[in-house]
Amino acid sequence: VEAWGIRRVRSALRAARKKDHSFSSGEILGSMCTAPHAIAAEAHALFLETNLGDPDHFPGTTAIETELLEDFRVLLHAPKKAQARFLTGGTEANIMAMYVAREKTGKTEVVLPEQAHFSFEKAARLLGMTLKWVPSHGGRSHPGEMAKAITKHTALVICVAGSTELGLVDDVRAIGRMAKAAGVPLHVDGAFGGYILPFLNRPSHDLRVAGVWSFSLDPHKVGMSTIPGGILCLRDGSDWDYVAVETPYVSTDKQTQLQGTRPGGAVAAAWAVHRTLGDAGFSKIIDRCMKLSRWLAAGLEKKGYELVAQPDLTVVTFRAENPVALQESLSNAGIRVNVVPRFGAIRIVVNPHVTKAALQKLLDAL
Ligand code: 0PR
Repeated sequence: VEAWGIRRVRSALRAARKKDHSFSSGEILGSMCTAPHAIAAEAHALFLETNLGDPDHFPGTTAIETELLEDFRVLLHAPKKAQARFLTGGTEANIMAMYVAREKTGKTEVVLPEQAHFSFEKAARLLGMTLKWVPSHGGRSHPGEMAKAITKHTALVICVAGSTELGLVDDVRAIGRMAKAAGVPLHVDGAFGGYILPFLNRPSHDLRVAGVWSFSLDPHKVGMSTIPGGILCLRDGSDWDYVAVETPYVSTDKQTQLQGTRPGGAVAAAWAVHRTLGDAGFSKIIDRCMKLSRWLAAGLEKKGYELVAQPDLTVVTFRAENPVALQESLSNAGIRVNVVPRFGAIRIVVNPHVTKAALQKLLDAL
C-alpha cells in the first residue's frame, strides 16, 4: 500500500470511529458488553506492549495477573488448589472447558441444554466432540432430562448461569448433584451471569457446589473491563496439565492456553477495575442494573408487551409481532436492541452503561 503518513491515517481512523455506535451515547441497549470503566481504559493503554506469553520480560504484569486470578478464585469460592486462567472471552473458556474434559476423560460426548451458547458448537467442531442438546423447561436446564442424556461416553455436562437470550440462571446446585452422582464433570458457563451472581443474595451457583468442575465468567461483559477478557477456573488446577505443551523458546516451561503471545493490557484492565471498585462498588452497580431491569420489565408489561420470562438477572426479553421490523424502526430512532429469533422477541441488556432515560426513551418509542 501507498504510505499515507500519520496525519491522514489519524483522520481516517477518527472518521471510521465516528461511524461506530458507542455505549456512552446511550443508544446501545441490547449488548452483553458495556463501556469499559475509565481505569480499565487507562490500564489497558499503559500495558499495551506487554506479552504474558513470555513473562520474564514482564514481571510486573505477571504479578498483576497472579493477583487477579487469585481474586477470581476467591470470588468464585473455589478451593485453594483451583486455578483460573485469563483467556479471551466466553468462547475460548467454553472451548478450553471441553478440551480439558476430553483430554482428562478420553471421552467425546457433551451433554448441554438447548439455551447454551453457540460457542459450544465451534468447540465441538474443533475438538471432534459430539453435542447432545437437551430440551429445557421455561428456559432453564432440567436436571432429570440432562441425566437421561448422560452415557458412558459423556466427557462433560454443561449448564448456564445467565443465558444469552433470556439471562436465566440454571439451578446449578441441582445439576451439580446430578453430575456428581453420574460421575461426570460439570462446566458452568457464567460468561454473562458470573459477574452478577456473586453480588446478589442467591443460593450458591459457583465452585462451592460440589459437582461443579469448572466455571467461566467474562471481565469484558458485565465486568466493565476491556476486550478481550474471559476467565476459566478449574476446581483442580492440576487438570490444566492435560492440555499443557512444553514451551522451549520462552520463559515458561509449559503453556496451557491457546494463545502464545498474550496481551497483558486486558489483564491489567480487569485488575484495575477490581481494585478500584472492590466488591462493594460492584454490588452497587449490579444493584442499580437489577432495579432498572425490573422497572423496565414492569413498564413493558404495562404497555401490553409479553415478557418471554420474568428477568432473573439484567436481561429483559419481550415478544414482538415482527421483531426484525421493530428492531429496524427502533434503530432509526437511535435505539439499538437485539432480536432473539427463537422466541420472536427483542432483547434488552441492562448493563452498567444503560440509563433510565435511555430505557424511558425505548418505552416511549414502543
Ligand atoms: N457464553 C454465553 C452465555 C454468552 O452469552 C456468550 C456471548 C459467550 C459464552 C461467548 O462469549 P464471547 O462472545 O465473549 O466469546 N454472548 C454475547 C451475545 O451473544 C456476545 C455478544 C456481546 C454479542 C456483545 C453482541 C454484543 O454486542 O449476546
